[in-house]
Amino acid sequence: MTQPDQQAPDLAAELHALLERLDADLAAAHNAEEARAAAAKLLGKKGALTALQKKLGTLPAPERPAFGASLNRAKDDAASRLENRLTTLEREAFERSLSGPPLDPTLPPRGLPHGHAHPLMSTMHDIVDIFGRMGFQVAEGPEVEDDFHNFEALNFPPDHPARDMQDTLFVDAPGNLLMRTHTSPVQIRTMLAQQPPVRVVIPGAVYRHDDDATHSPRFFQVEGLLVDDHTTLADLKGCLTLFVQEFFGADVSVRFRASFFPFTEPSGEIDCRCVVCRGKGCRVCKGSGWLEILGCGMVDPAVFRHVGYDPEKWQGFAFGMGVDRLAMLRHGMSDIRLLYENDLRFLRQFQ
Ligand code: 2NM
Repeated sequence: MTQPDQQAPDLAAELHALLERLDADLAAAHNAEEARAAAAKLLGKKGALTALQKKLGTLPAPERPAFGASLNRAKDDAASRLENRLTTLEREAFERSLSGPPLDPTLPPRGLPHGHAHPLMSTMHDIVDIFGRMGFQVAEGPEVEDDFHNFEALNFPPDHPARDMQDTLFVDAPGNLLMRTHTSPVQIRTMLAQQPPVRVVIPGAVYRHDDDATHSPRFFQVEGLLVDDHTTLADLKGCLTLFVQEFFGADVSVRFRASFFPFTEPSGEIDCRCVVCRGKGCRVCKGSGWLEILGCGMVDPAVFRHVGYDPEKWQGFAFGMGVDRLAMLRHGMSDIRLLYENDLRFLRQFQ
């Protein structure tokens, strides 16, 4: 065999082998990057085809044009094999991206975030609910009142300090109106509107000229009134003891202390065993072991006369409590201002 005859098949075989290896490398490539790297082994400036081209001169002159043409075809071929592989890889990646877990339209929706009542409102609701189960009806009335319903009918003497600008917010308009300082005017309106028996509970906002760490100018109360014949202090004690036990738990003990209100006689206050320290004495109960929960008393005959009830025929008891105080005690809150600042980080704890 002559030199050229030996060399020509060698280069052709080499070319064939390079394309075979390109096919294998492309098939093994997992992504576009690996496929391009495989093709670059042939096609780049330092690629195998360029190296082969440099050996063209070693061929006998008559064979060079044919082999040169084969080389050029091989370059085009390699480039289009790369393109084919890239197209396939892209399609496979797209198909993989589609084939996640199957869509199940029967799954329940994720749901929207739910709002919830403010702890003051849920506490107020719970208080009203307990009295509702004892047969009390809910009554409501205006927040802007007059002197008669807020003070006079409730037996406040004309010079009582609560009637002073220091304690009451007056409305700057004709008519001598004021912001009610308690919900008791609704009891008066109820008694003016109906004859006994009366059993009402009144939730609502009240206003005082007060704004500091322990007082908000607008706060919430629940008051109640029962009028019937043969109503005694024993009825008051039984009813309100039951309320406290429903609200704080059946194991909480209560005590009655004498007190004073213009509209009740006798008047009292109910304390319960401190729900925080159970009577040992702590910061919440200021060491006494007892918590003031509500004020109460037998309705003063003077109040009955103001609304046209005959005090010889009817007796009744009334009570009032601050909703913020009960909400704080129930949840162990330390600062009344938290209830009025609308900080969602605080409020979300009372879902
Ligand atoms: C309280 C405490 C004691 C009360 C009395 C009356 C009425 F209208 F019957 F006279 N209403 N509310 C009352 C009694 C309110 O709150 C601490």
